[in-house]
Amino acid sequence: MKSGKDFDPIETKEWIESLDDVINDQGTDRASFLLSELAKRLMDKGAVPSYNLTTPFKNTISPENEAMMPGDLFMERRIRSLIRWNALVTVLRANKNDDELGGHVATFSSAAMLYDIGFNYFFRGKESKNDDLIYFQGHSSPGIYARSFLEGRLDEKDLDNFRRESSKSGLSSYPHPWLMPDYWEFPTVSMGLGPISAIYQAHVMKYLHARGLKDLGDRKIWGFWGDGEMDEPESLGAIGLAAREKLDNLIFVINCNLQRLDGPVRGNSKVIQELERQFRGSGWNVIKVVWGRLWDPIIAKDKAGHLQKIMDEVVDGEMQNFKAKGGAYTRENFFGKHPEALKLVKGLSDDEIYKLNRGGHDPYKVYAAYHEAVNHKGSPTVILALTTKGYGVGSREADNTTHQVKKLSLENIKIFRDRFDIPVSDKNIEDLPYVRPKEDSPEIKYLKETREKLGGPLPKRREHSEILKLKNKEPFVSLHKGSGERKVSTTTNCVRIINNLIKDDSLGERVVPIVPDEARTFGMEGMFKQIGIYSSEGQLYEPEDADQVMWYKESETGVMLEEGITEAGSFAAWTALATSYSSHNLTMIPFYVFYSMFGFQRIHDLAWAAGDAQAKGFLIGATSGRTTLNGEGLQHQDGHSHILSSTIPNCKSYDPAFGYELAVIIEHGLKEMYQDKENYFYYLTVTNERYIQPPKPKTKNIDENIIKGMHRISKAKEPNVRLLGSGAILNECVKAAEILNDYGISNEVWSVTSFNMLRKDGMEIENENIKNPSTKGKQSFVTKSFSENDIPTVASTDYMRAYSEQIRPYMTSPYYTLGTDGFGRSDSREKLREFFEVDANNIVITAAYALFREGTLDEKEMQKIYKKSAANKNKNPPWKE
Ligand SMILES: Cc1ncc(C[n+]2csc(CCOP(=O)(O)OP(=O)(O)O)c2C)c(N)n1
Ligand SMILES: [Mg+2]
Repeated sequence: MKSGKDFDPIETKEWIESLDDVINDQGTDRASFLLSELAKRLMDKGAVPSYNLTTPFKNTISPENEAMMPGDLFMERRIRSLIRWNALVTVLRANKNDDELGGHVATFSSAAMLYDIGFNYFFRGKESKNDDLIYFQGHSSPGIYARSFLEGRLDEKDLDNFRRESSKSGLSSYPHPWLMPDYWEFPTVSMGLGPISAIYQAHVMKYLHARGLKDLGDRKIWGFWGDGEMDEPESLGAIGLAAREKLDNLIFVINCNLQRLDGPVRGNSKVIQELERQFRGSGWNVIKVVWGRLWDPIIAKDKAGHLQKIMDEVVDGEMQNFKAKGGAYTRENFFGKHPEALKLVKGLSDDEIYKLNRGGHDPYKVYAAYHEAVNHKGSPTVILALTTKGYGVGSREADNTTHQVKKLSLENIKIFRDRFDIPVSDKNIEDLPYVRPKEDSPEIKYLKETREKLGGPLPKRREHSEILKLKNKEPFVSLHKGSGERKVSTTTNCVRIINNLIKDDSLGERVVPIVPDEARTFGMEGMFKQIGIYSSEGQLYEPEDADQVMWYKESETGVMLEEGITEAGSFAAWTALATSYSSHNLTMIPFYVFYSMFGFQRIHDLAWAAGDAQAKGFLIGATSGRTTLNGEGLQHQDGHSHILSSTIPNCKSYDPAFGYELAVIIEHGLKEMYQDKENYFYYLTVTNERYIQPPKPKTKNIDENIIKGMHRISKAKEPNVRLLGSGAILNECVKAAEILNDYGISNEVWSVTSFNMLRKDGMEIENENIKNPSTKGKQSFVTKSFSENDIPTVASTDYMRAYSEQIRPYMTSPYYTLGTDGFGRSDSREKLREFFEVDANNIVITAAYALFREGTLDEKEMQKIYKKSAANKNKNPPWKE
């Protein structure tokens, strides 16, 4: 029956009646079971049943199965209306003058009910034993502030400071913990980051619980997202993990107002149906909240299914029209599609048709959905709620431009006021007054009592963290000693530190290594067996390598997070752990080790959000350096991650050359982040080049200087030239120094652990000097350190020149930079360093040039050095190749 045509309707009817009998006698579960059995039978015969992941376009929970909302419907409506009003006027007032502050009206107006039912019945606050974590949709912030205003947490002045963030009392445009650290917990406004972050938050929560680090009870993570936002790859990219890991602590509420910024999300089809398929296909519990209760009696009369057919077929573009163009239009163009459907609304006026409410605006329907979601076990739940964008804003409701509405005509403001019964007179309305009932009014009492019962107001962020102190230095001792005769990479050094820290009594259990399927590349496979890989299922199979020493051990109490090939997911897991000090009052020390090229470049926006969220932890960019990772080519060889990391204000990044530097930096980081409670996170690059790791020199202030960004590793009495190097390229500087010595050119070599830190110091000092012009002024660390000898300086790194160029303003003598500008390519390290002109020969050439320009070296001597160093004046610069 390929055409889908029913050539034997009588037989079809008999089958349907049989099914009806089963449903009536034994219920839907039994009927569903029988159908699956029939489908199996069909599949045995080689056919693929047209089994559908999509249910009809109606509510998943039928009216008779709805849990009853216990609260005071009318009281809650009054409160919600005031929240709506105050949210609206917050935005309108911010845009009354020419400051162009922006804001959004239409989003919250469509989502108000979705939040309200959560606040009134479900979201548990910080004083509750099992407090929930709520991800608020970024541009619904005015509504969240408006609730806080009614609760007395914010006052009129605060609301008037909406989007005026440069003053300390400003309310941030969107959820930004950096700007409102005691209020917002999760930055969400960059679309897609919220959903993936919430999924990994739920995953990490289960992990912490499984390891027995914290009893996380039945705490839930609620994520509120837009339907347009679901187009971001990050939004749906991790939903498979959520189901696979059975994250029943996770609830997504997708506000399906059918519109995004420019127009409809799916004008030609149905976004709710599409999302239903995607989530159900991934194993989620899907609850559709499509129609409000005013539809119930109409749908109940639709015995022949004509109305349902219209509902199933109508596309979202049309659905938008029904709200934008009113009741008469809807009667004609929706119900009018079938005479039987039209009959169903015969007794209703046009206005009544227009007011037939959508599920996401009906408190009873939303309550029933949430009730089912919080009680569901075994998989995450998504609630797909149909709403109207710009709900209540008069003629701008559901219009294509409603997203950007921040000013409303007086007429529309009045319509809004009347629709929600706001007590503001015509005389006052143009002032756009905030409205807050008296403190002892029934509304404020109800509002406060409701939240008190649920553990206090939200959003609220815990700012204070538990202190973790490393009690002994053992984890670092071997690194300080160097590697003797053995050649070792800094990656191996780093993995050793992580391993040592895990074994440490004082904080070892808090250390979490995270990898995105790259552990073997970094030599971390020893950890598989030692500490186990976390899996909520444990290990249901005997691993292929069970007879090996380092077998692939998955365990329910595994420590390591092996997240598979998802840098975004791994980073989101890192962020959840790096902010666990706040969200769970449990300080964790995550080390996320990744291919440095697939770090910031790939997930920069998540890293930016982690900065906003005040994450604390270590990011380890392994296999770094454009010439040090040699055989991989253009897409792998990283020569710019330090430029990218430097853009995040609270990220401290280092490119250490030696194991002892790494040890000093990590020890310092641990102290700074977890003991001194400073809000930084660390990015360290390590490489896979093996060389002898020297012991830590006993020079003065060495630890302090490593942290500040550089220390001198060799000096001369009266040096002619200074060489700076970082990471593995420092070794080229050391080689160049020897060659220069052979020419009688005395020199000193500095290991620059971080040009980024040196620049920050320079900027800070300069800023201070400009602000205090009459004082003598201070010198930056760079200027001060080099002031002894005013000699030319050559800096060489495995990063593009912009990295070492950063300190030029603080140099008082000629400064030359060598770096790996250009696309990487595969070859031997030697060849690549020659190609990028960062090898010892090119350092020598540049030093000779500098000294010649300065007059220290005569032309003949310079030419001799050029010749011996094989200088090639016909070679193109590498970035042009
Ligand atoms: C990554 C990213 N791209 C673009 C934007 C700009 N933007 C803000 S809201 C919005 C439309 C959102 O539509 P939807 O997700 O449906 O939310 P609604 O307002 O309809 O609830 C866009 C494009 C953004 N915030 N983040
Ligand atoms: Mg939308």
